[in-house]
Amino acid sequence: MTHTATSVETVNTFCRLCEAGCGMVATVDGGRLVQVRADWDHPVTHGFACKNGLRAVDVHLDPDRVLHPQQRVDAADAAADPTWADVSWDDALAGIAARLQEIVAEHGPRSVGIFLGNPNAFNATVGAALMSLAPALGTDRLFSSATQDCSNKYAVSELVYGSMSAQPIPDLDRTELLMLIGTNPRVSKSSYMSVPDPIAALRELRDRGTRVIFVDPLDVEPDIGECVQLRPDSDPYLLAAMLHEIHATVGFRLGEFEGRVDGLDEVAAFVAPYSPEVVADVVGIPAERIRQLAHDFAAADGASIHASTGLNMGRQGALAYWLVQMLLLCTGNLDRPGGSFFAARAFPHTPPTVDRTDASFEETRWGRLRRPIGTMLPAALIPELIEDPDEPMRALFVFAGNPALTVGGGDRLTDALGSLDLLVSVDLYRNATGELGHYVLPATDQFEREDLNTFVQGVQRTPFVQWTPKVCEPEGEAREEWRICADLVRAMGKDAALDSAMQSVLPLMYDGALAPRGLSIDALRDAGGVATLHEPGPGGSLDRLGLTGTIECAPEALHSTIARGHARFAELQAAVATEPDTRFSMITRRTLGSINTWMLNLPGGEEDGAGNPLWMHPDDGARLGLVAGAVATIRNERATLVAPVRFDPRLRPGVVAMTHGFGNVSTTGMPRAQRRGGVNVNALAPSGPDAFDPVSGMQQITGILVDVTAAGS
Ligand SMILES: Nc1nc2c(c(=O)[nH]1)N[C@H]1C(S)=C(S)[C@@H](COP(=O)(O)OP(=O)(O)OC[C@H]3O[C@@H](n4cnc5c(=O)[nH]c(N)nc54)[C@H](O)[C@@H]3O)O[C@H]1N2
Ligand SMILES: Nc1nc2c(c(=O)[nH]1)N[C@H]1C(S)=C(S)[C@@H](COP(=O)(O)OP(=O)(O)OC[C@H]3O[C@@H](n4cnc5c(=O)[nH]c(N)nc54)[C@H](O)[C@@H]3O)O[C@H]1N2
Ligand code: SF4
Ligand SMILES: [Mo]
Repeated sequence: MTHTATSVETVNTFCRLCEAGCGMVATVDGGRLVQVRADWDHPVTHGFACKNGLRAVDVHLDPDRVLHPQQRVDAADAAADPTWADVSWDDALAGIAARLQEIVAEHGPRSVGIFLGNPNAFNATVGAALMSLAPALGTDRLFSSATQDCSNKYAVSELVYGSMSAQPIPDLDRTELLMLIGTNPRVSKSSYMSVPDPIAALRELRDRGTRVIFVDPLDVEPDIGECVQLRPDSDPYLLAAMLHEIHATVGFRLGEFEGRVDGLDEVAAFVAPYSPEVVADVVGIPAERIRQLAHDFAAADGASIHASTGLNMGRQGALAYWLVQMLLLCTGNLDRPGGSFFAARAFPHTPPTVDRTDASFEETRWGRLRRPIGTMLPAALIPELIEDPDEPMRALFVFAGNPALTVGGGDRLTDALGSLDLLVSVDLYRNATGELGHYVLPATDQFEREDLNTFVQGVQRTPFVQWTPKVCEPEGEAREEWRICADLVRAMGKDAALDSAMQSVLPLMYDGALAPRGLSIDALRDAGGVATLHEPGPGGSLDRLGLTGTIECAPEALHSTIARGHARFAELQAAVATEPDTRFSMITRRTLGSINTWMLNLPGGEEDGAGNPLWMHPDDGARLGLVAGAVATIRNERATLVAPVRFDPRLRPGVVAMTHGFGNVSTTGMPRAQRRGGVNVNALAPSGPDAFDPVSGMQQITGILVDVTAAGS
């Protein structure tokens, strides 16, 4: 911290909006945060930052931010909109506790649910919040944004390697061939691979002669790499065909893992029917190109893969991610220089006990499901659980999340959330979900809490651990989640694990984990916040995670996923053969202007998403008689939406794209987002029993089939 005479000080911190985790310098004037800029002296991120990171101050100071607890006051006239009144923390906590006690008395502890949204991933103290709340509530109804994001990765790594923390990243320094599946690094900076300034890094790779291959319905970065422009939601079959071709020609080679792998025959058996010719129509890529890709991958002196949300969010995210692991493994590219490997982390990893049998599934009235890491239920089942005739979920706590807009289901989900007896949102804004609830509690933002970059440990190109102090005092009455939970538990008359009067929870939570590296929260603070870690690189990297056992290619708990893969292929073949001209496949499209749903209340950002347009290939527009700015109707059996049309020649014909996060027509708490318009694309996405992948709970939100016509026609 540098103090100057005018009480202006600068504080080194890091951005917690996305996984790049950029080092930042905040300027605090008279105790008030006024600006952040990129930290040019940061040893790893070297001054990189994006517009959203710099605009996080505008969220911090947004006059629409919730700064006091709010309670809904229903208007006497039922037709009128509810209003919101500020209440004291004591009254809010007492009111919530009283209502909870009534609900639990009537319906039992499982009538309470908890939804954890994405920003929790970037908050090292959230674990402390749950440490108190979850046991006090005694419920197992836990949801998170992970089932809309990456729970397929948890499930596969858990079952194959023995831990959800085993997520290989490409050895970017050495790879000859890099396959990037379902990721748009310019916009999103990716996920599960933390590389500051990813576009600069990819340009460097290209200039060094690395072949960069995007696998995406969108020709993502034509100047950086070629694109295998597959049909949405067909990734498993492209990967299966590559494995088929490799098995049939050069054969599987396990490299370092020879003799340490079980179930390889089952991999060969799975891919056997999927020759490049058989899959070509379903994948939408000529057989010859798939064959060549397979040979190039197998022949490269170090081929690597990074797969992200475009692959995760298909109907079979777990099958696809399993095949990614099998492709790396069976070509000897797992943990090999230039392949994909398990990166160093600041904390030693303790291998969990994983049940890899079918006993790890639970039977529910909505079908079989397996909770990744033993915890999360599919968010796609939220309406079902609320309406559960045996054990209805009547209360829901939402921490830093906005399921009304981020989970598939649209009106059905909104109606179910709106029917709860108690819905509490802990957030920076009264967002679309909070708007449906009874209480909104003001949380601290990233600048108002001490933190540690736990979120990227094990997936950083250049591993480092960073501690940040609280940059400024909370605005208004905002409180950290762990303090809110501790107080709530006490208001319920129970013992909280933590005392909300404590100064800091980080040493308690992380000093033990940091100790083997000779680190602690104090030591990090004394060293200016950042410690870079030695990266031994590929070779023994799985063992270094403590995962020294056998790699299970086909554990029992994956068998049903594999069988489902075959059944689904037949369905896709039939669908492709009978596709009408107006049928499109809707994919995801993030924009530079927001992070999911939560920066839409800021001015600016409209340039890349005014009114949430429907993006399509210009040839498709011409075919449908649509010109730029024309309005299209997008329809399927779940919803009908209307959106202005924009063109992007990088899209595969037959594919349309929209951005999630819009649909704030009733969100009075975010007036600018409300005025901005735009529809909730997740109204088109499925919800309920068939909308999730049983082994991972992962919900389908890409490759949604829709019919598009000119509005009015
Ligand atoms: N169609 C479609 N749907 C998608 C996706 C897609 O690509 N397409 N992407 C999916 C993905 S990857 C994700 S991660 C999910 C995200 O889904 P959610 O997590 O449900 O949504 P977010 O918009 O990230 O919600 C974040 C909320 O947290 C609040 N917030 C921000 N910082 C803090 C904080 O420090 N504390 C508290 N208490 N609140 C905070 C914000 O104000 C915002 O209201 O959406 C998923 N849904
Ligand atoms: N500016 C900005 N940055 C963000 C976010 C944001 O909302 N805005 N969100 C943050 C979050 S929570 C996350 S999880 C990360 C996500 O980071 P990424 O995973 O990189 O997500 P996207 O940028 O949405 O890229 C997904 C890509 O998948 C493609 N795709 C869609 N369907 C399919 C398919 O069926 N198969 C294949 N192979 N590709 C497909 C899309 O065309 C797109 O190029 O980004 C984070 N960063
Ligand atoms: S790239 Fe991500 S971490 Fe870096 S400034 Fe932008 S939002 Fe923040
Ligand atoms: Mo995400």
